[in-house]
Amino acid sequence: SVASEDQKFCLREVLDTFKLCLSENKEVYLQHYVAGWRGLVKFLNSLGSVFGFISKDAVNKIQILVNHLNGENGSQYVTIQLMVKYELENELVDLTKRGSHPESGCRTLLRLHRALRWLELFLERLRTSTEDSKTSVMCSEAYNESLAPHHPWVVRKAAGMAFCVLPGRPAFFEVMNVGPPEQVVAMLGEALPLISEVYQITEELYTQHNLLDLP
Ligand code: 1PX
Repeated sequence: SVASEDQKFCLREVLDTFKLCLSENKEVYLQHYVAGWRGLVKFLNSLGSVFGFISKDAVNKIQILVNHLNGENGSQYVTIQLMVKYELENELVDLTKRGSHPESGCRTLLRLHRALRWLELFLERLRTSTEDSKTSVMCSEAYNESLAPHHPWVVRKAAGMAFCVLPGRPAFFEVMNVGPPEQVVAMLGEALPLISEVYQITEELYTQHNLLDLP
């Protein structure tokens, strides 16, 4: 029906929001970064309730960042470069152990930043996959190279179980709602450099300020 057509999720639109993330001088707008994640979570939810524990954590982190953006000092959160500067100068970040700032923008964004690396690796595998490639394998390989080292055993175990019920490549491409496989591959080829650039810029910023291991 026309109504269900309207609500259909399209991954291209989501990945396009990452285009809006970068300012002219390569700063990352938090608002669009968060919007990109919102769209990805919607996609994740459309895959079924097994992924609920993952989307719940993502939503929680998105909400923390939105609260900063809408808060009294929202103007200090327009870009992640500003956020880092503001939170560090005002000692709003727990640097070595969890303390009085468990919801700092810096530590919260770091979790999504690591997940963005997962996304980059997973999408690159999808892009170069063949008809008989397994999404579960691509997903867990990407996970092992990005998020897994930062997760406790029980989370890794639960994630591994969730990956096993991922739909196969044809069904997965279908949910992405981009068109035939060739179009999915082309779309990924366009989106990946953008995602990768946002990731790199954030990674350099966090490296400069020694923030890659925030508790
Ligand atoms: C075409 C592909 C698009 C797929 C979009 C899927 C979007 C996935 C969104 C994943 C966001 C995950 C955020 C995880 C943040 C995190 O690392 N949190 C942990 C640490 O937080 P803390 O506050 O305690 O320091 C937290 O412990 C996490 C718990 C939940 C489990 C996280 C498993 C992450 C697996 C990521 C792969 C998603 C698989 C989607 C399959 C398509």
